[in-house]
Amino acid sequence: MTARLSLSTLDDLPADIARPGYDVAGQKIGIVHLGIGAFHRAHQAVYVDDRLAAGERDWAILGASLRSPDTRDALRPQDGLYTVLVRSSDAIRPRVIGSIRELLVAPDNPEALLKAMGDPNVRIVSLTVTEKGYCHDPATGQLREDHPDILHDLSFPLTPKSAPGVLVEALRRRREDGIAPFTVLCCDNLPSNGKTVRRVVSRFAELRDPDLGRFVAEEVAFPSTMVDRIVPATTDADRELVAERLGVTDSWPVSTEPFSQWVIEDHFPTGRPRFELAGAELVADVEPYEAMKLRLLNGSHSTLAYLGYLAGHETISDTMAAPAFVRLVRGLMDEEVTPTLRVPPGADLASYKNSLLARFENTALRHRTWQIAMDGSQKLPQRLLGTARDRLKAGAPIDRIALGVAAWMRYVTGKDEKGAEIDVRDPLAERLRSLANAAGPEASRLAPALLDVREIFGDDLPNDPRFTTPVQNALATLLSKGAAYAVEHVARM
Ligand code: CS2
Repeated sequence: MTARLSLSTLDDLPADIARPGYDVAGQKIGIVHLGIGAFHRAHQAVYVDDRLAAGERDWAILGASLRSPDTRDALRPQDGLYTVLVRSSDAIRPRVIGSIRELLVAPDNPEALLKAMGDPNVRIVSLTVTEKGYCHDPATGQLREDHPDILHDLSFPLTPKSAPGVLVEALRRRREDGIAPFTVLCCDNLPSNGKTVRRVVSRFAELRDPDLGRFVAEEVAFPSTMVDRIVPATTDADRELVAERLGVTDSWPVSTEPFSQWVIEDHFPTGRPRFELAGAELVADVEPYEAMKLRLLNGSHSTLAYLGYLAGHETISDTMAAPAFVRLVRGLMDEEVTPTLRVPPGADLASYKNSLLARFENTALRHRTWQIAMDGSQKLPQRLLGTARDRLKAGAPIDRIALGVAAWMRYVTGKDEKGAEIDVRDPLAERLRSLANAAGPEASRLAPALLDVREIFGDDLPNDPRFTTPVQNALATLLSKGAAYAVEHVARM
C-alpha cells in the first residue's frame, strides 16, 4: 500500500516536488479561517505558506468548517499537509502546502472554535464561506433576519451555526476578556466585501445587544479584498496524479491555474503577515479592483456557465472552443462591462481581458459549467445586475447581459434542452422551480415570474421595461431555438 502524505513522509518526496522549507510543526496559529474549502487552500493558504517559509512564524492557519467534516477528515491524518496542482497547458506543477496547522469542525464542537478565536495570538479571522454563507439578502446587502441560521443563533448565541453568529460571539468574548478584536478578512466574491460583511455582522450583533452592535461596527476592522484564482472541484484523476508524482497518497489535493491575484485593503489594526512580499497587492481602495473582477471575470463565468451548460458543454474550456461563445464574452466585456468600470490605478484593462479569455481557454483545468452555475441567486446581483443598472442609467443597451440572465432563468427551470433533469443547486432552488412550473414554458409568463424574486432583482429592475423586455426576448429565443442558436445570434451583433 502506498504511504500517505504527512510530516513523516515529507522527506521521502521526489526532489523536484516543492514543499514547505520550514519547520512546519513549529509555527504558531495567527489566523483562523472559516470555510476551509478548495479555494482557500489554493489561494490564501499559499500566500501564508510563502510567509511562513520567509520566517513569519506567527501566522499559521487554523482552518474551520462551519458545516461538513470532509476537509478535516481528509487532512488531519496528513498533519494538515496537502498538494496544490498548478495546471497549465504544458505542465502540471505539484506543491505541498504546510500553512494549515489545525482543523476544526464547528458543528462537532462550536466551543473549541470559539476558544481558538479567543486566542490573543489570533489577529485575523478570514472567511470563504461562499456568497450564501453570510445569510444576507443579495439584492440589498442586508442581513436576512428571518434566515433559519440567524434565528437559531439569536436564540442560542453560545452555540452559533452561521458565520455572523460565530464572529459575533467570538468578538464578544474577546471584548469581555479585554483582548483586542481580530480583523475580519472576507475573501468571498461579494461586492464591497468588507463593507457588506461589516453591515451584516454588526446588524447581527446589534440584534443581540445594541452596545455590541456599536462595538462591532466601530471597533472591528473589515478590510475589503479582491481574490482571484480559478479552482475547479478536485477529481479522482487529481488524486491519481498526486500518487504518481509524489509517491504518496493525498486524500484531498486541490487543482488550480498558474494565475493568482489578491488585492487587500491595508487596514489591520493588530497586524498582518507581509502578504505584499508573497505577491499580494496592499492598496487603500479595493473597490475598483473588485468591480473589475466581479463584473469581467465572474460575470463572464456565470454567462458561460448557464449558456454553456444548456448548449451541452461540460466545462468552461469546452464552451470556449465554440467561436460564438468567445465572441459573446468578448462583446460582453468590451461593450457592456468596460464602460461601467473605474479602472484601478496602473491596471491595463485590455491585457486583463485578454488574460481572462486565455484563462477560460485553459484546457488543463476541467472547470465544470455545472459547478459555476451553482447558487446563481446569490451571484447574479454582483456579477451581472449591477452592470445592467449602470448601463440603464447611461441609457445603454444590455443585450448580452440579458442573454446571461435569461440563460439563468432557463437553467433554474430544472429541465435541459433535451428534457433531462438539471441538478440545480441553489438556496432558492425549490422556490425557483415551483415558480417556473406554475408559469409554464412561455417566456411571457416565465420571465415575469422569476423577475419577481426581489432578493435577486430588487424593486427596480422588474419594473424597468428596458431590462425586462430584452430578458424576456432572450428567454423566448432560448426556449424556442436553444442556447447555441441564441449565442450565435447575439454574438453576431
Ligand atoms: C466562479 C468562481 O464558481 C464560480 O462561481 O465564477 O469561483 C471563480 O472561479 C473565481 O472567483 C475565480 O477567482
